[in-house]
Amino acid sequence: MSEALNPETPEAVLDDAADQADEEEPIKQRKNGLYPGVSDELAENMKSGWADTELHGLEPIAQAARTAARRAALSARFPGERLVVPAGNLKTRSNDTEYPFRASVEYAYLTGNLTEDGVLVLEPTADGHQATIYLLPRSDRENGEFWLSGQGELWVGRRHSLTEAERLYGIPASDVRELPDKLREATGPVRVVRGYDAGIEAALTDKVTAERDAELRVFLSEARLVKDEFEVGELQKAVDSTVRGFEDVVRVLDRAEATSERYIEGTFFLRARVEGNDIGYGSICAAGPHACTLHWVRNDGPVRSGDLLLLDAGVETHTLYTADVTRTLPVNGTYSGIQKKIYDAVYESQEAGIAAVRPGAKYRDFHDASQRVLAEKLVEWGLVEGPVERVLELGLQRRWTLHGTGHMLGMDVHDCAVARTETYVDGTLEPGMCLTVEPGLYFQADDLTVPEEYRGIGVRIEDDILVTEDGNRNLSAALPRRSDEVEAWMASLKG
Ligand SMILES: [Mn+2]
Repeated sequence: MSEALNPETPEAVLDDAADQADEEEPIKQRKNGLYPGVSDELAENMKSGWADTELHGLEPIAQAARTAARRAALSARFPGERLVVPAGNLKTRSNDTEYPFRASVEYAYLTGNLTEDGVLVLEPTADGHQATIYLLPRSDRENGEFWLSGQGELWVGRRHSLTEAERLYGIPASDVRELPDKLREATGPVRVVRGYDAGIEAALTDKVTAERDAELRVFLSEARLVKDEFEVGELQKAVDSTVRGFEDVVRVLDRAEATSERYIEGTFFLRARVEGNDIGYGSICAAGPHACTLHWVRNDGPVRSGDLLLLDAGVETHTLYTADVTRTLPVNGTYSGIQKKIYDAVYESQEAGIAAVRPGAKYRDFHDASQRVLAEKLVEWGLVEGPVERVLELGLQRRWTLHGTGHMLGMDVHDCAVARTETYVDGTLEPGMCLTVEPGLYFQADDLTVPEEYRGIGVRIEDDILVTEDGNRNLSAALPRRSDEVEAWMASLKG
């Protein structure tokens, strides 16, 4: 990144100016002399000579009709109340660098917009709500903010004008800088989605309660349990890119062996950034015994021939839908005897889990089906004393199965996380729900209760399953799962 104008950053220049100027005074009324190092001549020069770049004839985004329907459902649930849904702000990484911005899922779901500092407000009307999207408008050239403010377009790039935003998102747009005052002055019941925008929350602090705000958040989490056709399409796109990312990794396993797990992480990330927005979560690139560490994201270990590679990764689309796929691959292309025995058990468990995904089934059914197979294997192998019913009742298999068998998938990898127990974990599957089925077996390297040959082996197989009208569809079926098919697939890619 480039250095700021001499010698101070634009933020520092404006801060100095703000210190010296009346806080209420707009920037354009400040005298140029207030900006240290900027001559009157330069300030005057920078005001003009810029082309009009307003974009005309923009078409609405592909999901505009969907977001309108989602806002209508929200409106119907909270009649007569003002609803405030912020996108969130940039987060500081260190000093003056920020993490890449990711809009809140609630805001993105309701608007399709992904801009930092944006806020959706639904104002109650006689027959529902009027939505307004509050955004930072284009930079003013007259008052110098274009090049002297850190949020100026010269620094961060062109923004959409409010008129352009209205066209794209199908929602009237307004200047977000005026929103805190509007909210402070507003009367009547208000709810805000908390945790994203401290400034907006501060403006509402004496108007909202945690309990009522939580109800808004729960509604928006549960609204996302069933995906519409657009969302299913985006999930399929995410999965398709992820499949290509897994192929990329297999092709470079020799280079990973020469370096580390980081080569795998970087390879998958390249695919995610080129075809999508990002990775949907930190890629788990776990070779050898690292596979037994469920959230292994350091990815700094060696990749050795003869070991397994557990790769759990997902591409996130430009609309923020993510895949979540895991394959456990033999680094040298062939499973050893004990690796295959454990792998095939997990595969059988996953098959039982996927078969239990259908409309009308309980959400817990696929978990129970998968766990039963794993418990049967562990008893059969003599690792835990049967009968299987006793193992399941006491949960003894969990020493090696460790985690739940799946979760909802969407704009969050663990989607719908604040949905109520009765609608999610204790709920019933419906067409349009999308979930992962991901059983695993993990034998820690220091687990003295299993024979030595098991130790350090971790296997997980994870696919993204859509509940359909008559059963389910495996969105990630393009990636082989059965051990012999995995070996053949790897051999074909390594050519
Ligand atoms: Mn998962």
